[in-house]
Amino acid sequence: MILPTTILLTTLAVYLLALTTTTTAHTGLAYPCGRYQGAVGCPAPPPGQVVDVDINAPIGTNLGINQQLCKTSIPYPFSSRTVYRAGDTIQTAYSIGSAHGGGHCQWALSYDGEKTWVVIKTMIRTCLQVTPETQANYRIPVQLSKDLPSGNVTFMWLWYNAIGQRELYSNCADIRVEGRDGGSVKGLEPLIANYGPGYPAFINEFPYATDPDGSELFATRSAVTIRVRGSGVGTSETGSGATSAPTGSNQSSFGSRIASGSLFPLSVALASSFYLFN
Ligand SMILES: *[C@@H]1O[C@H](CO)[C@@H](O)[C@H](O)[C@H]1NC(C)=O
Ligand SMILES: *[C@@H]1O[C@H](CO)[C@@H](O)[C@H](O)[C@H]1NC(C)=O
Ligand SMILES: [Cu+2]
Repeated sequence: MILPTTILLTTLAVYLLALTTTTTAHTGLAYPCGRYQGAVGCPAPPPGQVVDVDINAPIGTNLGINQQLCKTSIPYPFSSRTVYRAGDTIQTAYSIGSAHGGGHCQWALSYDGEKTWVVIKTMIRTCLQVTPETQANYRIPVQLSKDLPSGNVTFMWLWYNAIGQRELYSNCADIRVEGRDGGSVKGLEPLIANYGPGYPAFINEFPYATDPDGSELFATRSAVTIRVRGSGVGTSETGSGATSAPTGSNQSSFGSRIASGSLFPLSVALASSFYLFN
């Protein structure tokens, strides 16, 4: 049985159209520049890397993992980092293809190359609830505490969309914080859900205000303290456990995790898994 060519072509066209649409839909972190996005004003990818044409795509769903947190572990070069002062508010911006009814967002910092994260802002339900009128200028202010230590920091955005497939979004920007010379950052670890069967947390769709939205899961996040060594000059944290060491000291002790018992370990591997486009 042979399908008429026109039907085949039509099917192919619809299929290709669907594929094209998926690469432009979804949402990604546009400012500060999410790694490897091709937007005007963003740095070129580091040597050997290419612009991510799927910058808006989720990193996984409840069914499978597609990409690691941040999508890639290779940061922008040091010279490309956007510099903020501790206490600054970052007016984060998003490339919104489809906002999927908004949802829950978390923003987190890592001082140790994405091994340890501390959440600095959480928005339940109201994140990315754009309207056609607000979308173009939509910004979410994320304040960096004035107590933050200086460092080369990864700034991560995580999102659980309200409508559609049960997806996890993650983009990361490489920033530099100018703040205290060494110190600690206390907070909570990010909630990781909808990220393959290995992560039991599941946040179902919540299109209506009365729908369960999994927001209670955010209360299960573990406490974490990140410690950052200072240069040995200038101020340093006072109190227990504060350390200062000469510049160039043992890198592996940067950002050591203090709290443990995390519900969902954050070490993630690139797993091959099937991935549903949305
Ligand atoms: C950030 O990284 C650069 C390049 O490796 C280094 O020179 C600088 O000291 C680092 N800054 C901090 C605060 O660790
Ligand atoms: C760095 O610190 C770790 C943990 O304290 C230690 O095992 C390791 O030997 C140190 N490395 C260097 C180069 O000092
Ligand atoms: Cu989407």
